[in-house]
Amino acid sequence: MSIASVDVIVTSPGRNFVTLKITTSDGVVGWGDATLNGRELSVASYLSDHLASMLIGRDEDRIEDTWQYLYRGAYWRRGPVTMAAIAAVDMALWDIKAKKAGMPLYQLLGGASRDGVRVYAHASGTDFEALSNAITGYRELGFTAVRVQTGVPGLGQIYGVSAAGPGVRYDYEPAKRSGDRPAEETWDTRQYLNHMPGVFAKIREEFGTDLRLLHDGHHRMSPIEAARFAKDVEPYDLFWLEDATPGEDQTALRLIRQHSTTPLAIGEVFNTVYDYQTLITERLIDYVRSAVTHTGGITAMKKLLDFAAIYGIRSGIHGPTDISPVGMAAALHLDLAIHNFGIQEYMPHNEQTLEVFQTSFTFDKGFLHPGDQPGLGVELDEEAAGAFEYTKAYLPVNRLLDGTVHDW
Ligand code: CS2
Ligand code: MG
Repeated sequence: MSIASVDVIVTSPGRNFVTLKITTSDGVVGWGDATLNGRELSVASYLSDHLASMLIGRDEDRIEDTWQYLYRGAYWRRGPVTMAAIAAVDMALWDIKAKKAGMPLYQLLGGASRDGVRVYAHASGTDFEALSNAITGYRELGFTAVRVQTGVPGLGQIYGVSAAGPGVRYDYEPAKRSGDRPAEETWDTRQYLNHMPGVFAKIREEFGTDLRLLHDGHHRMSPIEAARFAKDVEPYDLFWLEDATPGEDQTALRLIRQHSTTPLAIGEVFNTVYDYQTLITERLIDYVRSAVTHTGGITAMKKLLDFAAIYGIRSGIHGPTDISPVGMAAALHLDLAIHNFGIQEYMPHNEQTLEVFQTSFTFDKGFLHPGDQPGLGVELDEEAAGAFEYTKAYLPVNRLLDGTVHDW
């Protein structure tokens, strides 16, 4: 048996997704997610212009060998485009292997280590009232953990906050369909540092101590600013503070650690285990935030999470709406199987997306389960996908109030 065809499907049911379809000579189909927000077509080209012809005729069962062939064989290592392309191939091959075995993927990864996967939702609001309504809404739906983002007085639309007004929002989309150029936002770290701790104080007052609270700094603080912030929010018992500083600088996390016990999460922009080497061996983080889609797939993520486990570090796999339902399913199978699971991000996809991707994962009282269909449990409907044409969309660019470009 061998790989007979490789197709790349670009579809935009409200947002862009790149999906890989691998079909074997005996007709088994595997799906992989290759979506890289704002740079989708580069990965589509990497797959169809370069990898597709290399894959035809290969034994679909040799997943590790194919991974090494694509990673080492390219000579050019790492990077989000390469690693998203490899991830898609890897996911599709695991999907095929599990379908052939007649088992849900998590069984091949060692079987379930838990009954369900605790997930966190995105609660946001331009002001406290809107945020509080969103938290209430998610609690009513059964969520036990929420990421909290709110507007900062004096600033306009900022990351992580739905512009759509109060209430529970399922469709916060960071990428904007703004034509040829990204939209621009403004930022001021001083105003943020002065505002945010008070928001957590009010949340704890209103909602008590049970709720798990997460927060994303989105790479905007300097190391000493992040240290101050992590210390200021300590009394409010955050589950984690994510991306406090830009991820490229691994040793910045040492400074935050010296000042605070607030748990730290980082890694959604990382793409290999090497990005974590210092962070893990020096125990500078508590949660690994990589996406299966951007970190070389299931094969690479399993190794990364096993490495983290040795140091008592847990998973917090990236799961925003720019990860397709295929990438989300891959995360859920890993979450269920590994021992060092922490939490899973969950931003439900919109209805159009769920028409294109038929999922079998289920939500119950704050926990997701990947389902028991053979493989990943997600199938793409090509006819439905064909109705949604690719539309350029970019993540915003961020500027300080004086016009300096800052991290978004
Ligand atoms: C965010 C993401 O989910 C998160 O933690 O940081 O929504 C991020 O902004 C997007 O994935 C960017 O594409
Ligand atoms: Mg994030």
